[in-house]
Amino acid sequence: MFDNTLPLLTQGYAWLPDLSRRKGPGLVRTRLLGKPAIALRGPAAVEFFYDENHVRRRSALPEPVLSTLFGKGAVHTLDGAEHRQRKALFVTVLKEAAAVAALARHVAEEWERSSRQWPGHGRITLFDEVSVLLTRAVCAWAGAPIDHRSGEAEQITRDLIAMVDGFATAGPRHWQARRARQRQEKRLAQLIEEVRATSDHSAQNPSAVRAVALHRDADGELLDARTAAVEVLNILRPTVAVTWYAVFGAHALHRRPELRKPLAMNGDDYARAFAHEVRRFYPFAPFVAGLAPHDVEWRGEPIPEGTLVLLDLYGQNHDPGLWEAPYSFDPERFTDREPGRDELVPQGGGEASRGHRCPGEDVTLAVLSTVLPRLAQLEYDVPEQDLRIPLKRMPTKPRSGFVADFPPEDS
Ligand code: HEM
Ligand code: MYR
Repeated sequence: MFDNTLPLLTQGYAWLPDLSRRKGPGLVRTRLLGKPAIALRGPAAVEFFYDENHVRRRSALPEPVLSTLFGKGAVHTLDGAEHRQRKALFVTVLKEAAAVAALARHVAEEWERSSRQWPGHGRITLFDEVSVLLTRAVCAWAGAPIDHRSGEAEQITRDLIAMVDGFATAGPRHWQARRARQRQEKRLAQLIEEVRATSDHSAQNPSAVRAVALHRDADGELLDARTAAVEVLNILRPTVAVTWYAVFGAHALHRRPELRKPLAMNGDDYARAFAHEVRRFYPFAPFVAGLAPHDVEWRGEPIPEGTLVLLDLYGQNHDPGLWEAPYSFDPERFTDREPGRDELVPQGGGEASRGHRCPGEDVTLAVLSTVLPRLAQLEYDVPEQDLRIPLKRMPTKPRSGFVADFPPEDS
């Protein structure tokens, strides 16, 4: 069978849905990264995928993805007791309501500081503005100080964005991502050593960086400084990656201007529903992957040991069997109900505390609920620009990064 790694790289988000369409209903079998691979979707498939008897993560992620996006030794690559112990660190730091609210306050403060400059300023590129302000906010919240005089915020932002932007491509974007990770791991490993060498003045409420620095793994040992830096980056980078969704939110408001008023005025519940729909509708994480640890079976279909099992997140979020009119953007889907646990899966499925589901969904929703209503309250023009979102690029975004124009007052 033909190896599909190249089609994946060149077709991006359309690859798995196209393959499923061509092969008809049932299990999609293919080859990826030199291994036999199968793809699943749907709530029952989510249950199957997040059971460690069926799918394990060790050795599943290719080196180019680890050296850019997630980092070697990251929580993403662990199984069993090692995973549960490391995951507890992220759940403590990221899912406690007070901590999420504190991060949202930092984001609100940075949004005000930046957006105050925009009226009368002319053109801004939303992607660039939001990425820097989220970097400032998450670094302050996490206890990773930035030297604001030296342009360090912009350098850190560039690196965090590059790690996400370069994980699924060959060529210069990929090498930039590798260099960005090297640089940031080195810097943050030093910070971890410094934090370990200073006494804790806030034992009750340690910052995220201190929590990682003092975390003990299943073997009772501290993380080596480099692995600790990897896990600090697994908090900083994805928070800044919410920029992609913020810009998609701006795109949705541009296409559906009648949603601007409810988003600006209707309060938190509507903002949360809007954020859910942004996460469902727009393409970000294509799928997640693991390996069958022994021969297993899905609905009577054999999956031999060593098969790469893919859970098609993007496909599930657009499955016409699960969503009415999946290609129409409609926050009303979520205004009178929260999505089911294994139904809306832009950040994985199952239980975050037990499996590999993203522990950052509360943070993602809080950041979007802070930023998007504030954006909807601003007045700006959207000049002629390339707003196409190429499905062949991974990750993708409106090509222009979303340029908004705040015309000078006397014009
Ligand atoms: C895992 C997507 C934001 C931290 C994941 C996974 C996906 C994902 C698809 C893998 C789930 C799996 O392997 O089954 C996203 C997207 C985000 C986002 C699209 C939007 C920007 C965040 C945020 C944080 C975060 C804000 C933290 C502040 C993590 C961590 C894991 C993870 C630590 C690894 C969990 C594990 O392996 O147990 N995310 N995420 N993510 N995410 Fe997110
Ligand atoms: C983050 O920075 O962690 C948030 C953005 C995550 C995008 C997630 C992409 C998942 C990719 C899995 C690739 C597997 C390749 C075999």
